[in-house]
Amino acid sequence: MGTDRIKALADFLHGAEKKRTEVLRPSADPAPDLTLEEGYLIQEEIIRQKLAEGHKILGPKMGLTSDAKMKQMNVTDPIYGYTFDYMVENHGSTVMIDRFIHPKVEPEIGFILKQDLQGPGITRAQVLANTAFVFPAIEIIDSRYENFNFTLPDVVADNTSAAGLVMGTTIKTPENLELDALGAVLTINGEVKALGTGAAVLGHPANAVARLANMLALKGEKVPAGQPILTGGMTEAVRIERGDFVSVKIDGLGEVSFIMA
Ligand code: 0L1
Ligand code: MG
Repeated sequence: MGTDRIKALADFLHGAEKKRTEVLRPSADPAPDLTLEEGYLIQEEIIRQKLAEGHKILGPKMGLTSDAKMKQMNVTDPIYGYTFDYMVENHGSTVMIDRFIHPKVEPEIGFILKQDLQGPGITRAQVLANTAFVFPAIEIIDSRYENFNFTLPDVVADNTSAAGLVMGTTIKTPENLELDALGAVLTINGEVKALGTGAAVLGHPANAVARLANMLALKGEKVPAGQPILTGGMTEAVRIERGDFVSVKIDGLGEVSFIMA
């Protein structure tokens, strides 16, 4: 696929995000042979466009990090994308649903590194030794595709459905936390909607950061220090509606919540 088509598809998907309009996935039409590599090229072009518009990258995010999601998509590798400054919301805030098309939420453990991590060969132990803080978060995902219906290259092109990030205020160093054993409870309006553990994220959330470093190394890039990194959903993603009070409690990391208005 030539650069003109990459740019046209990036314009199309970025436009769908800005107009809050759901669209048909490119692999259905007009790019039935869309490859994963092309998906990342489209994502990179969307990121360039956002930066040119004055937005700033907040940090990288990993997606499809649970066995269930990978099986569903028939893949063995997770994917990565980027959150941006305009996506971030604070714990306890009111978030306007008009910003989204059909939002879903998932509980995540976030990492902030002390120093850049350069793959290949990064291990979980190296990630943990280089972690300044972990924090609880709710990721708001909002595929630009009709009914969240996509193939792997499509979702990569769509910046892994990145749309929102509600950051908790508890930050902890990882030393005394068994991050794989931590339980997460997602409630909506006080009703339990999903339960999970840190182990649902590639066996341990630090594995997701290691995989990110090793995937970025293929492009000669590092995982930067100081940026919030989302490691992937601890439970399945759950659809939310206007008026919902969304809360995530993660053992040892406290609660993060918001109201969707
Ligand atoms: O953060 C994620 O795991 C989302 C990856 C994209 C899949 C989806 O939109 O459900
Ligand atoms: Mg996620």
